[in-house]
Amino acid sequence: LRYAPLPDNLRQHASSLALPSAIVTLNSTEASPIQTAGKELAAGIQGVLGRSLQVSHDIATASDLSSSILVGTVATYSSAGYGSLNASSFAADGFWLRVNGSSVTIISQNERGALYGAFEYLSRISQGDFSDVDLLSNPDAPIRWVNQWDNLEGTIERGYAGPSIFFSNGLIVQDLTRVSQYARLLASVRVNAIVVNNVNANPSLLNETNIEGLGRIADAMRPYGVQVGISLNFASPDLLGGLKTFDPLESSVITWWTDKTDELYKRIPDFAGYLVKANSEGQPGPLTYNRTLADAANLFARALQPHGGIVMFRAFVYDHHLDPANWKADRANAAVEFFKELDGQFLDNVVVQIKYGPIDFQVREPASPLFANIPNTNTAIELQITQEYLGHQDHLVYIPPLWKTILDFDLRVDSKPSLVRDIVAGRRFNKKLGGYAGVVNVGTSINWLGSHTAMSNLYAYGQLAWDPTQDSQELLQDWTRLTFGLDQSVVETVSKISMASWAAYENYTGNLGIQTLTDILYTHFGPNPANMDNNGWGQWTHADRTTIGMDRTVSNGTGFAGQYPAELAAMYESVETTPDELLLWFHHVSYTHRLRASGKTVIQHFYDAHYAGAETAQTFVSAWEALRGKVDAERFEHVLFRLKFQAGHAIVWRDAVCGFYHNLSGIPDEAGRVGHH
Ligand code: GCW
Repeated sequence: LRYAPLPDNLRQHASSLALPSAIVTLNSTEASPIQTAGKELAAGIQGVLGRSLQVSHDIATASDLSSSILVGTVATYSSAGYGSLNASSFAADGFWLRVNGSSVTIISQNERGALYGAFEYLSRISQGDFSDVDLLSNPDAPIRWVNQWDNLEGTIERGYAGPSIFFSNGLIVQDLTRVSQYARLLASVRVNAIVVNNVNANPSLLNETNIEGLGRIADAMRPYGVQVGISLNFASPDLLGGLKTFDPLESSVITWWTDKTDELYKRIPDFAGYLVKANSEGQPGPLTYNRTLADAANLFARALQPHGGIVMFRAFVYDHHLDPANWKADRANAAVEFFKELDGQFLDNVVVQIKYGPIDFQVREPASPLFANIPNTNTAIELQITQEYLGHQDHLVYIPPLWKTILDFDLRVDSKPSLVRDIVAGRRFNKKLGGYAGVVNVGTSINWLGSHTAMSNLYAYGQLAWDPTQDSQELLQDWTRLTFGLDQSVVETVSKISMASWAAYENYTGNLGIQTLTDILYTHFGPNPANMDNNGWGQWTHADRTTIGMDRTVSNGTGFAGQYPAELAAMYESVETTPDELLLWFHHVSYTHRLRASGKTVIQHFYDAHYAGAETAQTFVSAWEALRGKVDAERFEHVLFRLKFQAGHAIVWRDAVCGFYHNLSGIPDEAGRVGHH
């Protein structure tokens, strides 16, 4: 989106080529993404190549089409007489981009698809690629949403980039300039909808003034094809409507929600739908009235159905007052326990939104077994771009390699290939709806996420939701060229640091599936292995003087391993066949238990991994410093400051975690590092 000028040699190369000299957009309505595409193409070509191209909407006055960029939909293309295209080869939001010398054609099924095609073309030329192409690109899944956890007061839960761009003092802000810029950013990575408020939702979002405000947000985002949805507070009929009940089967409650929904659609005809967190972490829900979570979801589904909206119903339902003394208690079991028996009861416009792992965005988790347990239900995967457990945006952690371990994971339902990405795309169980939700939490920070480098995660999130088979490193390199320019040493360095970052973070925080040993009670930042036990939140390690790990076996533990399809259940049941990286997720073992791959003891692995991870973090600083002069000073210093912090904090982590387990177990470090200062 920078549209930075290409370096001189590439500009010269471009000037020797036949390039388009005009833009024709086949739509004349102002808020249309097609018109936005025209404006972006003009601005992009101006910035990248220094050429100014006229945009026209009228074919008759357009200059020679063989040297134009033509943007339209399948329908406008054929009605303008360019011939007919095979409409059935286009999915919703999909596009066809053909570059043939000086003639560029961008055609899509719906209007936002053409904007995606325009951004694709601009991405190519921004990276100096002028080659011919004939590309039909369709999304893997229809739902490619982001979630914001913004509160109406203007704070953001788990946001690390300043206050909300949407809300302040209980109201929607007046100046929505940043909101339309955010829509532009989201459209550029093909995100098609946003839920603007926190899942811990304030009912007053549904008052008259705020519905009008939501309308303004939708107006600001519509030109970019980003639809708006909201999180609901389940008790709103009582808290806002004064009904004294929020029983989902009560007729007054049904009427209340139906009327509210109609009111929303009156102001926002293309409203996307609702996101619901119910009966979780103190939020109200249907269980109060002995109704099921499906009763709750279907209540909203019925209200939305006539308008074409959908309900994203979160599977993150669990009891946060668990008894740590109970060996069989396990928060990881909750989602399957709540949702499996409801499979088949959800209406067609309900999608169950499932966090990637069974606990909560930890540095290492197995894929949530819920993906394998509700074949008759639409599902979406919830990922986190905001780095709640991953060092906030003060640590550079490029997350896609973690996401890929889940998306590419084969759950072997009925002993057949069942990749998570095929399940959420709807392919595996033949569902029409499904996809991705990413928690972003941008704020008013000028760089959106509080850190320039953190943006690679949002970029790759959108790209993977479109096509999850893409390579994490290639996505990163595209992003780096678009963000920092084409200098090969910059691309290589950002790539090297980023691709090493998740493994390093796991190494210096928590290993072998023990989770991030962070402060679990408040900040979720910095080391605090002591409070990973004896809390009600169910994030436990069961560490004592001689042993550590959650026993999640069926034979002797919480039974969680048995929630997976047979092949995987058998693999996780045995300590012999569980992969090392998840050993302590599934098994309670002695500190002197030896790992399969390295033959090291668990405790020695802890020590070694923490030293290795912290050491890797030190190398990020020197690697980045070598780029001085190759990245503008402002961004260079900003990134450097954070990398130095990370390098120091990695040592804090290392010493805290190693010291803690050294004290607890009394087992010396073979290399003599731990406990000697
Ligand atoms: O990870 C936890 C967070 C909460 C969050 C919750 C959720 C919005 O610590 O802050 O609440 O998950 O996902 O609902």
